[in-house]
Formats: sequence, C-alpha cells, structure tokens
Amino acid sequence: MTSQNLARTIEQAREAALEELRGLTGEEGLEEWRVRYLGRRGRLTAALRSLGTLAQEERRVVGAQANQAKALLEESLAQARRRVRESRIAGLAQEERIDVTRPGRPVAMGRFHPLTRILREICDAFESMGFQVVEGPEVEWDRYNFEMLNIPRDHPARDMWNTLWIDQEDDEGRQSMLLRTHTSPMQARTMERVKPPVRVIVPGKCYRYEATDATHEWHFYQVEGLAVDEGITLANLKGTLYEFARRLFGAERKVRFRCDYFPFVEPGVEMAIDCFACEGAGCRICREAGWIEILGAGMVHPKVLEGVGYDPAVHTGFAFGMGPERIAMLKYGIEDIRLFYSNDLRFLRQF
Ligand code: YSA
Repeated sequence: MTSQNLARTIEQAREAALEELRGLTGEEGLEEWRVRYLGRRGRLTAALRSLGTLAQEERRVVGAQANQAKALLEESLAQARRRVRESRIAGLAQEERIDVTRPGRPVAMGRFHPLTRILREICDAFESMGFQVVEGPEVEWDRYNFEMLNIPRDHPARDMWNTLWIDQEDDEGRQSMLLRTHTSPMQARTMERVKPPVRVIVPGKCYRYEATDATHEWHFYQVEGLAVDEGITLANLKGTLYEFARRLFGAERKVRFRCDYFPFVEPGVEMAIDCFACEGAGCRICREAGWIEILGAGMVHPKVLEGVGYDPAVHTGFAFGMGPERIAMLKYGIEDIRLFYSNDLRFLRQF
C-alpha cells in the first residue's frame, strides 16, 4: 500500500469511528465499537500494522498521523463512557426518587411463642424467690437420667418413661445414651458441681416415646426445681409451689397435692390445678377428673443425696418437675397441647 493510500485509510477509519461513536448510548455498544476500531483486529490497528511496509521517511509522517488518530479515538471513547455512565446514574436517580409524602408501609411485628412466654413467666416467678436458672443437655447418659436418680437398670419405674435411645453402647454392650425423658438429670449434675445451699430451676426440652393426645406430646418442656440446704422440709416445698401457683394463676385458683411415687423422692407428691374448662366438674380435657396434673415433686431421696457426695443427715432438699405446656393450657384455656407445635398462625397470633 502507498503512503497516500494508507493515510487515506487512517483518515477514513478515524472519521467513521467518530461518526459512529456519536450515536452510541450504551456500554455494550461502546465496547463493540472499541473492538471494531482499536481492538487487536480493529480497523485502525490494522492500518497501524501496515506502517511497516512503508519507507522510513513516509513511515515517520504517516505514523505520526496514525498515532494522533489512535489517541483521539481513545480519548473520545473515554469521554463517551463517562457520558453513558452519568446518564445511567441520572436515570436511576429519577426512577428511585423517594416520595416522602407517601404513607409508610406497616412494619410486621413479631411476638413470642406462647411457650416462650410461659417459660419466662415461670422462671421469673422462681427467680424472684431466689432460684437461679441453669440448663443441661437434651441428649443424656443413662447414668444421669436414671441411675443417679435411684432408678437402676431393670427397675420397674423405667416403664413410666418410654424412652428414645441413641445408638451408643457401654462396655457391657448396653444402650447408655438417650433423649432425656425429664429434666431431673440436672439434679445430679448440679449437685455434683456445687455444695449446698442449692436453689436452681432448669427449663428444657424432654422426649418420650408415647402416643399423643390432647394433653400428651412426645416432645415437651419441663421446668425442674431443686432446693437443698440444712433443715428443708415438705412445708417449704408446699409453700414454694403455692406461691408459684398464686403468682401464675391468681389466688382464686384451686391447688391439690396428692401422694405420688418417684424413685428419687421420699415422700413424693403430685400437684394439680382445677380444670379451666369445666371448673372441676369433669370433661374431656381433664379426662373427667376435674383436675389437671401439672407437676411431680417430693423430698430428695437420701440415696440421691449420697450419690453426689452430700450427707443426708445434714442436708435435705425438695425437688419438682412441671410441664409448661400444661400450665399454658390452664392459663390461656387451650384445649389441645398439639396446637403449640402445629405452627398454625391463626393460633399463634392470639398471643
Ligand atoms: C418428680 C419429683 C421430683 O423430685 C422432681 C421432678 C419430678 C418430675 C419427674 N421427673 C417427671 O418427669 N414426672 S412426670 O412424668 O409426671 O412429668 C412431670 C410433668 O411433666 C407432668 O406433670 C406434666 O405436666 C409434664 N408431662 C409429662 N409427660 C408429658 C408432659 N407434658 C406433655 N406431654 C407429655 N407427654
């Protein structure tokens, strides 16, 4: 190619490029334009590559013209990019303009699950009586769930708690780990850790392999209570639980204590409250009893105290384990325990 032809080619490429650039409004179009003129196979780049075919003097003159054209196109591209970016931002600002006069959208307020509420109320009531809240593991050793509570293997009392076992065997090939059936294992765990006086309550989840009905779930909460000191008697237990019932249900609610059996207490009692639905007359909810049992309790068995290294001749204590679901049912007039775990918003929104 002659030097005049090459100079013309450069001139034409430059004019065409500038002309095209003026019509471009998008970033994609600008990139395509760059590839077409300034890319490795672009029109101007090809012209620059042909410079090598010219004589030295011609190459100097046409080369200077080519470099100027290249610099001009690069600068024009940079300007075009700025222009496109600015107009995009201006467009966005226009689109997203905030109308401060529009009414705000209502904020959806969350609320506590009724069981969370009742657990907090129970804990508050006992904390104000000097108890401290502690928590323990839901996956428990047989040793704590049964043996340290005076329930050795093959003891018939184990039948009261149909258990969900974990695949974990001890040295003798016997199952040794389970989902705890009650919060009572925390009695031994706490007493192993601290010396008397002890005053703790333990909220937590429990599991039993049992059929569900209006008052029974296979997983449910319990709140355990334990007080050990010198001179603690059954009167202290009754006084504490009466005060608790008064705070939660009001002074007019009836409370009943009856003897009950738990291997880890002596003597043992159960506490019930008159049925909210039939006021004691007997109905489906209370299984015609007129009363709904809410907790088991008693004086800590001397063997349990000895097992953790306490001297039962010096220290005595009471313990209790209650079901917060049953307490919430009584307090809010809920007829079926399964409602707590069905995640039905029509139910939950009422609290
Ligand atoms: C007894 C004496 C003590 O010194 C300390 C604690 C206890 C309680 C004992 N550990 C226990 O679990 N007794 S219990 O089987 O009668 O359960 C206690 C409470 O848990 C019941 O009164 C009931 O309110 C609740 N509960 C038991 N099984 C339940 C349940 N709630 C819902 N669904 C179930 N399946």
